[in-house]
Amino acid sequence: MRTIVALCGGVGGAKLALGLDRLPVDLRIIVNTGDDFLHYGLPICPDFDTLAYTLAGLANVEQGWGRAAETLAVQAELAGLGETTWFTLGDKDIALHLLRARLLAEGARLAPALDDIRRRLGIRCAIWPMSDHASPTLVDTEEGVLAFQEYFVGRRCTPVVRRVRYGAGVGCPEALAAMTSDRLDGVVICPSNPVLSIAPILAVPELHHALAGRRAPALAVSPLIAGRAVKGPTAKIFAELGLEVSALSVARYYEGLIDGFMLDEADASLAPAVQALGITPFVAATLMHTDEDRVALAECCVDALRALRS
Ligand code: FO1
Repeated sequence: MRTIVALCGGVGGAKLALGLDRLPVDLRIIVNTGDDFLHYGLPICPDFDTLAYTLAGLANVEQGWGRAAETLAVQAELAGLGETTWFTLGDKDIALHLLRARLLAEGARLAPALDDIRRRLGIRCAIWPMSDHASPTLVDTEEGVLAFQEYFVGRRCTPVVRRVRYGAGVGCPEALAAMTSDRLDGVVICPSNPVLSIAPILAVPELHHALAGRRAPALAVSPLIAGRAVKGPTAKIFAELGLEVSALSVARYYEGLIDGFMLDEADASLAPAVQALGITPFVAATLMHTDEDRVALAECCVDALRALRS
Protein backbone atom coordinates (compact mmCIF):
# COMPACT_ATOMS: atom_id res chain seq x y z
CA MET A 1 0.00 0.00 0.00
CA ARG A 2 1.29 3.44 -0.84
CA THR A 3 2.24 5.93 1.87
CA ILE A 4 0.62 9.26 2.65
CA VAL A 5 2.31 11.55 5.17
CA ALA A 6 0.12 14.13 6.93
CA LEU A 7 1.52 17.13 8.83
CA CYS A 8 -0.87 17.86 11.66
CA GLY A 9 -1.34 20.24 14.56
CA GLY A 10 -4.42 20.90 16.66
CA VAL A 11 -8.13 20.41 16.26
CA GLY A 12 -8.67 21.14 12.55
CA GLY A 13 -5.78 18.93 11.57
CA ALA A 14 -7.03 16.04 13.69
CA LYS A 15 -10.40 16.06 11.91
CA LEU A 16 -8.83 15.59 8.48
CA ALA A 17 -6.38 13.05 9.93
CA LEU A 18 -9.40 11.02 11.05
CA GLY A 19 -10.74 11.07 7.49
CA LEU A 20 -7.36 10.02 6.07
CA ASP A 21 -7.07 7.24 8.68
CA ARG A 22 -10.34 5.75 7.39
CA LEU A 23 -8.95 5.41 3.85
CA PRO A 24 -7.03 2.36 2.54
CA VAL A 25 -3.66 4.14 2.66
CA ASP A 26 -0.51 3.64 4.74
CA LEU A 27 -0.95 6.88 6.72
CA ARG A 28 1.91 8.32 8.74
CA ILE A 29 1.15 11.49 10.67
CA ILE A 30 3.88 13.90 11.77
CA VAL A 31 2.52 15.91 14.68
CA ASN A 32 3.56 19.28 16.13
CA THR A 33 5.25 19.05 19.53
CA GLY A 34 5.99 22.77 19.87
CA ASP A 35 3.06 23.13 22.30
CA ASP A 36 4.48 20.47 24.62
CA PHE A 37 5.43 21.39 28.18
CA LEU A 38 5.89 19.96 31.65
CA HIS A 39 2.97 20.64 33.97
CA TYR A 40 3.23 19.39 37.59
CA GLY A 41 6.16 17.39 36.27
CA LEU A 42 3.92 15.64 33.71
CA PRO A 43 4.88 15.65 30.00
CA ILE A 44 1.92 17.27 28.22
CA CYS A 45 1.75 16.77 24.43
CA PRO A 46 -1.42 18.67 23.46
CA ASP A 47 -1.37 18.22 19.68
CA PHE A 48 -0.44 14.53 19.90
CA ASP A 49 -3.14 13.99 22.56
CA THR A 50 -5.83 15.87 20.59
CA LEU A 51 -4.93 13.80 17.51
CA ALA A 52 -4.79 10.50 19.43
CA TYR A 53 -8.06 11.10 21.28
CA THR A 54 -9.73 12.08 17.98
CA LEU A 55 -8.48 8.99 16.11
CA ALA A 56 -9.40 6.75 19.06
CA GLY A 57 -12.90 8.24 19.33
CA LEU A 58 -12.18 9.49 22.85
CA ALA A 59 -12.07 13.23 22.19
CA ASN A 60 -14.24 15.88 23.77
CA VAL A 61 -15.37 17.12 20.34
CA GLU A 62 -17.21 20.24 21.50
CA GLN A 63 -14.23 21.43 23.54
CA GLY A 64 -11.67 20.57 20.83
CA TRP A 65 -9.16 19.12 23.31
CA GLY A 66 -9.11 16.63 26.19
CA ARG A 67 -11.23 13.57 26.81
CA ALA A 68 -14.94 12.99 26.44
CA ALA A 69 -16.78 11.99 29.66
CA GLU A 70 -13.94 13.57 31.63
CA THR A 71 -14.00 14.22 35.38
CA LEU A 72 -12.08 16.90 37.29
CA ALA A 73 -11.63 15.44 40.78
CA VAL A 74 -7.87 16.00 40.85
CA GLN A 75 -8.31 19.52 39.50
CA ALA A 76 -10.89 20.32 42.22
CA GLU A 77 -8.61 18.95 44.92
CA LEU A 78 -5.69 21.04 43.62
CA ALA A 79 -7.90 24.13 43.76
CA GLY A 80 -8.87 23.14 47.31
CA LEU A 81 -5.16 23.04 48.11
CA GLY A 82 -4.87 26.61 46.92
CA GLU A 83 -3.51 25.99 43.43
CA THR A 84 -4.57 28.21 40.57
CA THR A 85 -5.72 25.71 37.92
CA TRP A 86 -5.17 27.75 34.75
CA PHE A 87 -4.44 24.66 32.61
CA THR A 88 -7.12 22.03 33.07
CA LEU A 89 -5.97 18.43 33.49
CA GLY A 90 -8.87 15.98 33.58
CA ASP A 91 -8.62 12.77 35.61
CA LYS A 92 -8.59 10.48 32.56
CA ASP A 93 -6.16 12.81 30.77
CA ILE A 94 -3.82 12.57 33.76
CA ALA A 95 -3.70 8.79 33.33
CA LEU A 96 -2.28 9.28 29.84
CA HIS A 97 0.28 11.80 31.11
CA LEU A 98 1.33 9.39 33.89
CA LEU A 99 1.81 6.56 31.34
CA ARG A 100 3.86 8.85 29.10
CA ALA A 101 5.88 10.02 32.12
CA ARG A 102 6.70 6.40 33.04
CA LEU A 103 7.75 5.47 29.49
CA LEU A 104 10.01 8.52 29.20
CA ALA A 105 11.41 8.08 32.73
CA GLU A 106 12.36 4.50 31.78
CA GLY A 107 14.47 5.92 28.96
CA ALA A 108 12.21 5.75 25.92
CA ARG A 109 12.69 8.28 23.16
CA LEU A 110 9.53 10.35 22.60
CA ALA A 111 8.68 8.67 19.26
CA PRO A 112 8.57 5.08 20.58
CA ALA A 113 6.76 6.26 23.72
CA LEU A 114 4.05 7.95 21.64
CA ASP A 115 3.95 4.91 19.33
CA ASP A 116 3.35 2.63 22.35
CA ILE A 117 0.52 4.93 23.49
CA ARG A 118 -1.20 5.11 20.08
CA ARG A 119 -1.09 1.29 19.81
CA ARG A 120 -2.62 0.96 23.30
CA LEU A 121 -5.39 3.31 22.12
CA GLY A 122 -6.03 1.04 19.13
CA ILE A 123 -5.00 3.67 16.55
CA ARG A 124 -4.15 2.12 13.15
CA CYS A 125 -1.90 4.78 11.62
CA ALA A 126 1.59 5.74 12.73
CA ILE A 127 1.94 9.04 14.59
CA TRP A 128 5.45 10.51 14.89
CA PRO A 129 6.53 13.66 16.72
CA MET A 130 8.37 16.22 14.59
CA SER A 131 11.29 15.81 16.99
CA ASP A 132 12.22 13.60 19.95
CA HIS A 133 13.66 16.64 21.69
CA ALA A 134 11.88 19.54 23.33
CA SER A 135 11.34 22.16 20.63
CA PRO A 136 9.07 24.66 22.38
CA THR A 137 7.29 27.33 20.38
CA LEU A 138 7.64 30.79 21.94
CA VAL A 139 5.28 33.66 21.14
CA ASP A 140 6.87 37.11 21.00
CA THR A 141 4.04 39.52 21.86
CA GLU A 142 3.65 43.21 22.67
CA GLU A 143 3.65 42.07 26.31
CA GLY A 144 6.91 40.14 26.01
CA VAL A 145 7.89 36.61 25.05
CA LEU A 146 5.35 34.05 26.25
CA ALA A 147 5.65 30.26 26.46
CA PHE A 148 3.12 28.70 24.12
CA GLN A 149 0.52 27.55 26.67
CA GLU A 150 0.87 30.78 28.60
CA TYR A 151 -0.10 32.61 25.38
CA PHE A 152 -2.68 30.12 24.12
CA VAL A 153 -4.43 29.14 27.38
CA GLY A 154 -3.17 31.52 30.04
CA ARG A 155 -3.79 34.65 27.99
CA ARG A 156 -6.37 33.18 25.57
CA CYS A 157 -4.36 34.36 22.54
CA THR A 158 -5.15 37.99 23.47
CA PRO A 159 -1.66 39.63 23.37
CA VAL A 160 -0.73 41.01 19.97
CA VAL A 161 1.79 38.70 18.29
CA ARG A 162 4.94 40.28 16.88
CA ARG A 163 6.79 37.06 16.02
CA VAL A 164 6.63 33.33 16.68
CA ARG A 165 9.90 31.55 17.51
CA TYR A 166 10.32 27.87 16.79
CA GLY A 167 12.39 25.30 18.65
CA ALA A 168 13.63 23.79 15.36
CA GLY A 169 14.90 20.67 17.17
CA VAL A 170 16.61 17.66 15.60
CA GLY A 171 14.16 15.78 13.38
CA CYS A 172 12.61 12.53 14.61
CA PRO A 173 14.16 9.66 12.60
CA GLU A 174 10.83 7.93 12.00
CA ALA A 175 9.23 11.17 10.79
CA LEU A 176 12.15 11.78 8.45
CA ALA A 177 11.99 8.20 7.14
CA ALA A 178 8.29 8.67 6.35
CA MET A 179 8.99 11.92 4.48
CA THR A 180 11.80 10.37 2.42
CA SER A 181 10.21 6.98 1.82
CA ASP A 182 10.38 5.75 -1.79
CA ARG A 183 6.80 4.50 -1.28
CA LEU A 184 5.59 8.03 -0.58
CA ASP A 185 2.56 8.96 -2.71
CA GLY A 186 2.13 12.42 -1.26
CA VAL A 187 2.16 14.79 1.69
CA VAL A 188 -0.97 16.46 3.09
CA ILE A 189 -0.59 19.59 5.22
CA CYS A 190 -3.76 19.46 7.35
CA PRO A 191 -5.91 22.58 7.98
CA SER A 192 -4.16 23.38 11.26
CA ASN A 193 -2.96 26.85 12.22
CA PRO A 194 -0.08 27.44 9.75
CA VAL A 195 1.88 29.75 12.12
CA LEU A 196 1.32 27.97 15.44
CA SER A 197 0.91 24.31 14.46
CA ILE A 198 2.46 23.62 11.03
CA ALA A 199 5.38 26.08 10.97
CA PRO A 200 6.98 24.41 14.05
CA ILE A 201 7.12 21.15 12.04
CA LEU A 202 8.56 22.97 8.99
CA ALA A 203 11.14 24.66 11.23
CA VAL A 204 12.73 21.27 11.91
CA PRO A 205 15.62 21.51 9.42
CA GLU A 206 15.59 17.90 8.21
CA LEU A 207 11.82 17.94 7.71
CA HIS A 208 11.88 21.28 5.89
CA HIS A 209 14.67 19.95 3.64
CA ALA A 210 12.74 16.74 2.95
CA LEU A 211 9.58 18.66 2.03
CA ALA A 212 11.45 21.24 -0.10
CA GLY A 213 13.15 18.37 -1.96
CA ARG A 214 10.06 16.16 -2.01
CA ARG A 215 9.81 13.29 -4.49
CA ALA A 216 6.03 13.16 -4.24
CA PRO A 217 3.48 15.97 -4.45
CA ALA A 218 2.47 17.99 -1.40
CA LEU A 219 -1.00 19.42 -0.87
CA ALA A 220 -2.11 21.89 1.80
CA VAL A 221 -5.73 22.28 2.90
CA SER A 222 -6.71 25.86 3.71
CA PRO A 223 -7.55 26.47 7.39
CA LEU A 224 -9.24 29.74 6.39
CA ILE A 225 -12.66 29.82 4.73
CA ALA A 226 -13.86 33.16 3.34
CA GLY A 227 -11.16 34.88 5.39
CA ARG A 228 -12.18 33.29 8.66
CA ALA A 229 -10.63 30.51 10.72
CA VAL A 230 -12.91 27.58 11.41
CA LYS A 231 -11.59 27.56 14.96
CA GLY A 232 -8.74 29.25 16.82
CA PRO A 233 -6.57 32.34 16.31
CA THR A 234 -5.29 31.79 12.74
CA ALA A 235 -6.97 34.91 11.30
CA LYS A 236 -5.92 37.10 14.25
CA ILE A 237 -2.30 35.94 14.07
CA PHE A 238 -2.09 36.34 10.29
CA ALA A 239 -3.37 39.93 10.68
CA GLU A 240 -0.96 40.67 13.55
CA LEU A 241 1.97 39.35 11.48
CA GLY A 242 0.95 41.63 8.61
CA LEU A 243 -0.22 38.76 6.40
CA GLU A 244 -3.39 39.12 4.32
CA VAL A 245 -6.15 37.11 6.00
CA SER A 246 -7.24 34.88 3.14
CA ALA A 247 -6.86 31.34 1.82
CA LEU A 248 -4.60 32.78 -0.91
CA SER A 249 -2.33 34.17 1.80
CA VAL A 250 -2.06 30.67 3.30
CA ALA A 251 -1.06 29.28 -0.11
CA ARG A 252 1.65 31.98 -0.29
CA TYR A 253 2.74 31.05 3.24
CA TYR A 254 3.50 27.50 2.03
CA GLU A 255 4.89 28.59 -1.35
CA GLY A 256 7.76 26.38 -2.51
CA LEU A 257 6.70 23.57 -0.18
CA ILE A 258 3.42 22.59 -1.85
CA ASP A 259 2.27 21.63 -5.36
CA GLY A 260 -1.47 21.81 -4.66
CA PHE A 261 -3.77 23.85 -2.44
CA MET A 262 -7.29 22.84 -1.40
CA LEU A 263 -9.70 25.78 -1.26
CA ASP A 264 -13.17 25.69 0.26
CA GLU A 265 -16.02 26.18 -2.23
CA ALA A 266 -16.54 29.63 -0.69
CA ASP A 267 -13.08 30.60 -1.97
CA ALA A 268 -13.33 29.05 -5.46
CA SER A 269 -12.83 32.53 -6.94
CA LEU A 270 -9.24 32.49 -5.56
CA ALA A 271 -8.28 29.50 -7.73
CA PRO A 272 -6.72 31.58 -10.57
CA ALA A 273 -4.62 33.55 -8.07
CA VAL A 274 -3.42 30.29 -6.48
CA GLN A 275 -2.60 28.95 -9.95
CA ALA A 276 -0.63 32.16 -10.62
CA LEU A 277 1.64 31.15 -7.71
CA GLY A 278 2.47 27.96 -9.63
CA ILE A 279 0.37 25.96 -7.17
CA THR A 280 -2.47 23.83 -8.54
CA PRO A 281 -5.78 24.86 -6.93
CA PHE A 282 -8.43 22.33 -5.91
CA VAL A 283 -11.89 23.15 -4.56
CA ALA A 284 -13.87 21.08 -2.06
CA ALA A 285 -16.21 21.33 0.91
CA THR A 286 -13.55 21.75 3.61
CA LEU A 287 -15.83 22.43 6.60
CA MET A 288 -16.00 19.11 8.47
CA HIS A 289 -19.00 18.55 10.76
CA THR A 290 -19.37 14.77 10.56
CA ASP A 291 -17.02 11.81 10.10
CA GLU A 292 -18.51 11.43 6.62
CA ASP A 293 -17.38 15.02 5.86
CA ARG A 294 -13.90 14.13 7.14
CA VAL A 295 -13.67 11.02 4.96
CA ALA A 296 -15.03 12.93 1.94
CA LEU A 297 -12.42 15.69 2.30
CA ALA A 298 -9.70 13.07 2.82
CA GLU A 299 -10.78 11.38 -0.44
CA CYS A 300 -10.61 14.76 -2.22
CA CYS A 301 -7.07 15.17 -0.92
CA VAL A 302 -6.00 11.70 -2.12
CA ASP A 303 -7.61 12.39 -5.50
CA ALA A 304 -5.80 15.74 -5.69
CA LEU A 305 -2.46 14.07 -4.90
CA ARG A 306 -3.15 11.50 -7.65
CA ALA A 307 -3.90 14.33 -10.10
CA LEU A 308 -0.70 16.12 -9.07
CA ARG A 309 1.32 12.95 -9.64
CA SER A 310 -0.02 12.45 -13.17
N1 FO1 B 1 -6.88 24.56 26.14
C1 FO1 B 1 -7.54 25.52 26.86
O1 FO1 B 1 -8.02 26.49 26.29
N2 FO1 B 1 -7.65 25.41 28.23
C2 FO1 B 1 -7.13 24.38 28.92
O2 FO1 B 1 -7.25 24.34 30.15
C3 FO1 B 1 -6.46 23.34 28.18
C4 FO1 B 1 -5.95 22.21 28.81
C5 FO1 B 1 -5.38 21.18 28.03
C6 FO1 B 1 -4.93 20.01 28.61
C7 FO1 B 1 -4.38 19.00 27.84
C8 FO1 B 1 -4.27 19.17 26.46
O3 FO1 B 1 -3.76 18.18 25.69
C9 FO1 B 1 -4.72 20.34 25.83
C10 FO1 B 1 -5.27 21.35 26.62
N3 FO1 B 1 -5.74 22.54 26.04
C11 FO1 B 1 -6.37 23.50 26.78
C12 FO1 B 1 -5.62 22.77 24.59
C13 FO1 B 1 -4.20 23.15 24.20
O4 FO1 B 1 -3.76 24.32 24.79
C14 FO1 B 1 -4.22 23.25 22.65
O5 FO1 B 1 -4.77 22.06 22.22
C15 FO1 B 1 -2.90 23.26 21.92
O6 FO1 B 1 -1.82 23.48 22.66
C16 FO1 B 1 -3.07 24.20 20.72
O7 FO1 B 1 -3.71 23.52 19.72
